[in-house]
Amino acid sequence: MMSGKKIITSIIAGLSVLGLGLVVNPPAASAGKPDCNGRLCAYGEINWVGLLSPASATRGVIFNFSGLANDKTSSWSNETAVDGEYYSGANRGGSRFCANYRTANGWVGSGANDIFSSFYLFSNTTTCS
Ligand SMILES: [Ca+2]
Repeated sequence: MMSGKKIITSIIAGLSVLGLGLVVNPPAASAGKPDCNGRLCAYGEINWVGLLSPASATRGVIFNFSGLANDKTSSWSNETAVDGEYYSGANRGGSRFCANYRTANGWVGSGANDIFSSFYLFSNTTTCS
């Protein structure tokens, strides 16, 4: 088993091989999606920036965005094990948009941007398509 010091030495050696530039200049934040902790998350900006409250939804229960979170969603991620849907109207009304399980969408598109007013997570294996 490697000692802590040996492990650190090995890591430093590995980073040296990769080049110091990789350490000094990490990838831009937009390159990755933030952890949504296994929930359904909506964000006010593209590429998962600006988490809208709340970040989670209970399965089988309609959730209406309220106040400043209404008509703001520009990206989302669904880390749950079930499909969800966003709607342009309150109470699952209006146009419907799928948020399939374990997928993420960094840009909902101009036709869906800033119009979501409610969402719903299925309580079973219903597939949104
Ligand atoms: Ca927005």
